[in-house]
Parts: sequence; structure tokens; C-alpha cells
Amino acid sequence: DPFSTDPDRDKALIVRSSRPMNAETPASALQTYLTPVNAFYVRNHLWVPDLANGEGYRLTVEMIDGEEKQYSMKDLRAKFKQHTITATLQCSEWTGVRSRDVLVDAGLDVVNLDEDIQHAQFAGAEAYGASIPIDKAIDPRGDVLLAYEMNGQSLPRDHGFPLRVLVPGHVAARSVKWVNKITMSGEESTSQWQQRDYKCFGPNEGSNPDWDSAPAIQEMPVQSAITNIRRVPQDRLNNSRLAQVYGLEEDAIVLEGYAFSGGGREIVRVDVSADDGRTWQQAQLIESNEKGAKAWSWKQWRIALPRREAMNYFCVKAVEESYNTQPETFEAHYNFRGNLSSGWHRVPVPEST
Ligand code: MTE
Ligand code: MO
Repeated sequence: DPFSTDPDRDKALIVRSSRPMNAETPASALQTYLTPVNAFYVRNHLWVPDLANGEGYRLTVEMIDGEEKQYSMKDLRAKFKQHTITATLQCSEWTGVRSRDVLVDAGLDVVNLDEDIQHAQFAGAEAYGASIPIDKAIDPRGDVLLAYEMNGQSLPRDHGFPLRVLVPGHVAARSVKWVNKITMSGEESTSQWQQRDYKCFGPNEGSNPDWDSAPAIQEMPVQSAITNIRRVPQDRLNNSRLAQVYGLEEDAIVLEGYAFSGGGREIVRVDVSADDGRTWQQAQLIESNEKGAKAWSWKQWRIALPRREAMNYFCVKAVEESYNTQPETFEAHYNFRGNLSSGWHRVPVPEST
């Protein structure tokens, strides 16, 4: 039973399946900018490989001509400059070495890149695999890491100990955990997670689509969510910064949430509606000290609205730096996989508020 050596998990996680482990972060743990490691969501397709203390662990890098080079964890730490980036797989700080530096060391000529090389394929120690375009893997501002730390601690086993790929701005399915091989290739990974599951189709295409016709999901589209709603009576709101910003002198509702876009595209605006999407106001974007070359991480936001304006639904939509925004409804782009469902997030106005 390969699952018998899976690690123990925090009781706070909302477990959706235990073999393989799939567990959600409770909304209460999404309040801090960096999600605590113990409450970080777990998405395993298989078991957690037992790699003991990581000493026997080796990463193999294979060039397009089949030439191979191997690295131990000690080699990676000693030989390459350490980098830390803040990146949302919802949301954490990741430390490791750049895939670019390791590939160059393994013999990749990144200045005159061989045209036959199109993808970097990653293999995990259980059986998982995925790939990304080579340009992302070698972009010095792409910040792809071979990560061995999360929020300043050694990676927990569930999150890839001793080494995982971290591809910021891309769907988390490409951030292969327990990575033990990187292959330069003309082709994408042949795994089902590259060729099948993480693709998207039209609402009409049903559950047996032409898989080859759709590209594998890489960069994520812009999305946002409301994570907290609370009523603040006028006497408690008085003189708060939020009340001043929104000019409020009456009972208010304070909403909080996050917004995120893939591709390192920064969130430039978050619009919130208290009247089902008829009128909108801009939320305050909360500053944070993100590390990394681009906006790889979510923005948290906050807004105060007059209580008496709340109708049936609160809605939120975000806008990123290319002025892409979210579709109004889920129906228009629902697909059987449920992937990339980035319609406005709507939450019924709670009766108690
Ligand atoms: N890597 C391996 N080796 N095995 C996996 O099952 N799941 C992928 C990715 N990398 C997976 C993997 C998916 S779909 C996601 S969403 C992220 O890991 C989840 O990372 P986390 O469990 O650290 O939150
Ligand atoms: Mo995933």
C-alpha cells in the first residue's frame, strides 16, 4: 500500500479525499498574506513518495542529445544562488534555486537555444509528470524555481520534500512535487495531466471532447473572490481609515477577499458591487512585500459599503494590467472539467448582516 507512508496532516484542513489526499484551506486561514504551511491546500494525484531524509535524493537533468547530469540537494544548495519569490498557488513564499541556473550548469546554451528544444518536462518521484514551455524555464525574470523551502521552512512532504518545481503564474499542476528528472524536449510531457485533465473546452463540447485540439492550461486567467463579510455598526466604524476612504457615516458592511492573475500580470483594480452587479465601487488593494521579478502573487483587498445599499448579492471582479477582466457568468464558459471557471464571484448577502 503506497499510501501507508503518507504524512500526518493538520486537523484544520478540509479533506475532500484522503487516498490520494486532496484537502482545502479553510477560509479563516486565508486572512494572512502568506498562508501558513500547515493550512496550505494539498492536491495529490497519487501517494506521497517516501524519500527518507532526502540524502539519497538525486535530480537528473537530461539535455536534448541525451547527455545527463545529476545533482544532490547538497549540490543545489552549494552551487547555485538561492532565490525567494512570493507566488500564489494560494499563496506562499518559496525558496530555492533558479531552473535557469541549473539548466545552464547542466549544459544548456540559453543564448543560442537549440530550436529542437521547446519544452522542459518534469517528472515526480511517484509517477506524476508535466511540462512547461522552455522559454518560461530559462527566463531570468520567469522565476521558475527548484524549491526546497516554503515560508522559510524545509518543504513538508505533502508539498514536495525535498524538491519541487515552482512555476509562478502558471496553473499549479505544472509545479511538479518530488521532482527527480528534468528533460529538454521537442514535445510536451506525455502524462495524462499534460495531455488530458488540465485543459479547457466550450460549454457545448461535453464530457468526451477532442483532447488534442485544446492547449494544456499554463498561465492562469484573472480571478477574484470574497472571503469575508462582516457588519460594522456606525459607532464602531467612526474614524476608521476605511470609513474615511469611503466617506461612510452609517452602518457598513466590510468585505475582504483576494484577486489574482497568472502570467505575472498585476492586479490593477478590484470592483465590488452590493446590488447584484448594477453599480460598482473600487476596493482598496492591500500592499504587500512580494518577492520576485513580476506579480506572481495574489492581492488582498478590502472595501466598506453602506449597509442599506446591499441587495441580494455581493459581486466581485478584478482587472489585470492588460485590462483583461472576468466574465459575468459561469454558464457562458462552464466546461465539464470545471477548469478556469473565472466568472464574477457572487455571494448572497447574509441575512444576519
Ligand atoms: N506533483 C506531483 N509529483 N504529484 C501531484 O499529484 N499535483 C499537482 C502539483 N504537483 C501533483 C504535483 C497539482 S494539480 C497541484 S494543484 C499542486 O501540485 C498542488 O500543490 P500542493 O499540494 O503543494 O498545494
Ligand atoms: Mo491542481
